[in-house]
Amino acid sequence: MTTRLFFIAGNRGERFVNERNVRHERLKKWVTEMAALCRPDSIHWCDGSQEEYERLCEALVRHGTFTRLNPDRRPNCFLARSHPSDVARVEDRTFICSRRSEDAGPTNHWADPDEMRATLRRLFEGSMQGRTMYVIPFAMGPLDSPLVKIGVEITDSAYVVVNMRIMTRMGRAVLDRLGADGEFIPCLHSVGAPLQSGQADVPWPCEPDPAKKFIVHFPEEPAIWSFGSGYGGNALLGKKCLALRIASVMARREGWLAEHMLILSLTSPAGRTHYIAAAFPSACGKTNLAMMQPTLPGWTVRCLGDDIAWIRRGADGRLYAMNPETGFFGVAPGTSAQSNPHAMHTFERNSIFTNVALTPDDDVWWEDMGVPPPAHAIDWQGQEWTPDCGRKAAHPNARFTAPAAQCPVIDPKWESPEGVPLSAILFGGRRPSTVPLVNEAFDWEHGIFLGSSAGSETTTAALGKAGILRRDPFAMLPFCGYHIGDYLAHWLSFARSGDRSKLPRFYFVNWFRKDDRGRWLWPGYGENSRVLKWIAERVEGTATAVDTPIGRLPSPEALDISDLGLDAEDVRKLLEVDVSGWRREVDDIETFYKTLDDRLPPRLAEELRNLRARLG
Ligand code: SAT
Ligand code: MN
Repeated sequence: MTTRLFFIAGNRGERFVNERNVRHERLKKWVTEMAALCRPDSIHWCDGSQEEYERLCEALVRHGTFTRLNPDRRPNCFLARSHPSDVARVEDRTFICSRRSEDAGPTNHWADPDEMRATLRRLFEGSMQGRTMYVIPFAMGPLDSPLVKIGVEITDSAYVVVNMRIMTRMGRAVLDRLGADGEFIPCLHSVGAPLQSGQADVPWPCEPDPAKKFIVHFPEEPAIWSFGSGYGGNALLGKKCLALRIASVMARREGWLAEHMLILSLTSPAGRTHYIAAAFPSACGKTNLAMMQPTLPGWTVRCLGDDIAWIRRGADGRLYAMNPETGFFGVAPGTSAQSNPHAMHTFERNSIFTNVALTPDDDVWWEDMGVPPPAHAIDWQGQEWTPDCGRKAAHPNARFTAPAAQCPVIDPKWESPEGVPLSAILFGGRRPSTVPLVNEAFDWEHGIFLGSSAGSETTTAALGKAGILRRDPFAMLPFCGYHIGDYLAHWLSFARSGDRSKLPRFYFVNWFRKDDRGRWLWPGYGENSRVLKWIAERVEGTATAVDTPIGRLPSPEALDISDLGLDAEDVRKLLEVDVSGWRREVDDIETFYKTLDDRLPPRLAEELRNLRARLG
């Protein structure tokens, strides 16, 4: 195996990364060990260059994984169709293998690390036969950031490599930064579909048996092992696995925060800018909010990130947020010129689409794209589709992978190594009833209480049923790599040291309020800028609020909505405190808190008691 292994970069000199010019002995040793375990036909060290990206995309086209889209309409864009069994993150196959089960907590699946390692070794044994093993050195965060973390993903999927090139900083520069002995997080990934000699490959190889898929985190090592899926967060290991689950554990130890939050800047007509982070569960419009086009004249929103924020305290006592990614992996269906015009421009070129429909002129289409459906198309499963065929053309969790730098409203500071100072942190979710349009926390602890009790109706981003309320504290339920009670205590700890007045304020927003007949009460999208404006003015001390049992709500006059033509009764409902609904809410939060046992921070139990008392 050994000499054949390195033929790709063989004798082409120092410009190419190969086993011989990698100086990091520990990294080389790990790669050699993993190659001995997985037995690939060859090894390719990724240099992250444009040439390499193009070569891999062309190979994916030849292989049938990619279809090149119309170069006039969508230059350098590709469509991939996954196997129908491999369309989303698999939370029930996601494991946190800490030494002690209680450290994973009630919101994670725990497995014994030694047993899991043995299981994984059996699965990975020979799993890359007939395939190339790619070695992807990648950085989460700008290389010169104090928060940067380096990972090396080994994968047998070229689709993963090209997606990682959009989503992370990867290749030669990362290896240089690692030097001879820098720290890196090993991330091993296989689609779990070895090829016997002579066996024909399929466009989207994966392990179809859900019980044989494993997304595994060893937080104490740290290390990530992922087997069987080639899709999204299961396979692009820098994202949810490293930048959230593993990073959250490191962040707790090192005194910072790894969060499932977008980052945006909001600039007023007077030119004052506030940076805001916001946590919403998957597919709740986070990408739309991150790139929102305000309808309010003179107000500007710019995007720094749509999914993940790494937050640390700066020397001035403020919290600074940094986006560790370089791309967007967004839900395509529902993305339109109305819901997210800036995303529509972001993926006009150099982007990858997965599980959307292919139009007769080799462009993409999906449900609620805001353009009429084509008379016929090829659907996400590769079948003929017509508007009246009764099937969806795109999978509801179909995705675009697009470079952040192409976003027309990308913020000039989006790659700032220090990050940007936060004025406010928002929580939200899909709450058709009870929860008002916007609610300001009384203080830091009350804000953490609001975040801890956040909940949403489930969507299809995760493999689950839609329309069921699940508590999703800080939108971190599937992403917190340790006990969620300890996580909440970690957030609370930020007010115990340092100057509280420097901390951002917390808000709970709900764009998804409906009336009894199921009609939306709030127009959403760009009109959400009206809520952001109130938040900015609250931070600056110029907008009024009313103290209520649940928090501080805008008085109807304080919200700039008079030209919206909303029904007065609808506005009243949007800003009311539904006391009986909130009493049920308190009971439900209490039920959730009970699952945290003795790791529920006493301060949050007290917040819950206080809320109950205020409701009377
Ligand atoms: O597939 S991802 O985990 O990257 C996206 C999501 O489900 O939020
Ligand atoms: Mn997400």
